[in-house]
Amino acid sequence: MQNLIDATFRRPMRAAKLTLICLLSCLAMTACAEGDAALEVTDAYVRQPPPGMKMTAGFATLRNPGSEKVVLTGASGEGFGSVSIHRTEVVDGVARMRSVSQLEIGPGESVALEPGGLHLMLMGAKGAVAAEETISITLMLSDGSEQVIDMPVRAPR
Ligand SMILES: [Cu+2]
Repeated sequence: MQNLIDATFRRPMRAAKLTLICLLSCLAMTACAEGDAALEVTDAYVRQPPPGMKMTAGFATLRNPGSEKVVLTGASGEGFGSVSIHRTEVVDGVARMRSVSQLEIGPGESVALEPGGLHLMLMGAKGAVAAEETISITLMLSDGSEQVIDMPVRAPR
């Protein structure tokens, strides 16, 4: 009988406790915000520029796991004067980079930022962009939210 009473009373208590712990850890950590992130980011990296070069490019695959489209409207990075969205296009056999004002990613869709195509253009590096470093880039979305992504620096292969 005592066991039954214990079981009956403890279970809801435990559930309440777990909810509280979860809530507190969500408030305390950014892990919760990451879980709610608009974009899933994989294969993110920044190409290590040659010594003295103040600009480079960042690449990643951005996936929208949500049910609404996500529109990337810009980006910024602490160690850089500016970060913008670019697309490399070959016109008359010459590769040119064009600025892209916004990038739409539909529900369930992925967009690859990759060499020779879309990329984040990082300009005005305030210091050396060394391999093994990780650069934090803030993505700005059209709903006014921001998402910070970590991009490790990789030497060109
Ligand atoms: Cu570019």
